[in-house]
Amino acid sequence: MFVFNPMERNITMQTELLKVTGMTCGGCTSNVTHALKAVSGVADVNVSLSAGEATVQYDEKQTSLDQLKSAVKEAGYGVDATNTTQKPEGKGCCCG
Ligand SMILES: [Cu+2]
Repeated sequence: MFVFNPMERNITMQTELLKVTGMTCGGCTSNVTHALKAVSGVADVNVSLSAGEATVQYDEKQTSLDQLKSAVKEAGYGVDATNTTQKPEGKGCCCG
């Protein structure tokens, strides 16, 4: 018997909320946005300056949370996943 299940697909999109520290202006948010979008497998990025958060939608088959975090760090900002207990660290600003 054939059953069509629309939920059963090869899509493994994850949405992760990252705490980003060190952002102080719109240039910072676009730096972080571009850094995250440059990671292969990232489908969508939404960075909030006021909240200090980045919402990232990504394919967990192509990338990982660690890669997202290192992309933010390479851009010069501190990052922390909201589901870990690590302390956030600020590393300065694009306009410093
Ligand atoms: Cu800035």
